[in-house]
Amino acid sequence: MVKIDDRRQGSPGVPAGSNPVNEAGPPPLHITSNWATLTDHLIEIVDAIPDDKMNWSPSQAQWNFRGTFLHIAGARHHWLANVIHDGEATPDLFGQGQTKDGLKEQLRLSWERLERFLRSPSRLVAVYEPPTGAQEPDYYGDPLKFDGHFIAYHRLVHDIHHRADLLQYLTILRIELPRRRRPL
Ligand code: NI
Repeated sequence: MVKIDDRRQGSPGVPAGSNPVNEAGPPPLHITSNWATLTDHLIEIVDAIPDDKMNWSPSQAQWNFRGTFLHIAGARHHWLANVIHDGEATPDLFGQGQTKDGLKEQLRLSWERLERFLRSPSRLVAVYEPPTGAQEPDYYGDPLKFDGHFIAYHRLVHDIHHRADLLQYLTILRIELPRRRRPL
């Protein structure tokens, strides 16, 4: 269940619990618009992969292109549904992500759901229970501070980590993207 740390609810000079934050205002996590470009980049990567390579991976021990994209979208939904408890429905990723167009749509939808969280000041300062089985010492840092900003950091690292896998796969296949993005 979500636990709200009441000490962190108010802005300076505004009593806690008085809903001082305009949820429709600019994103409190100022990198949200930068982070959005990561999903644009993932979609460019989908477009660059030949249809007959979507199930390719460098070895049997590694996920293929399609599986990696589904994992990126699925991990976003997992944290939003099971840790943040945002109350939104998780789509049928594996059913919808079997075509390149469907996969691109799922990447977009998972980002838009994550973005709604990133643009919610109250949810970013809330404190959450770590996912089941993830309480090992040092896994998420010690002392554990499991608030929305930490989860945002954790999700960003995950997106970047798996994008790096995909870019490495493209390099192995000598597939070039139409343009180089800076900074990666
Ligand atoms: Ni992962």
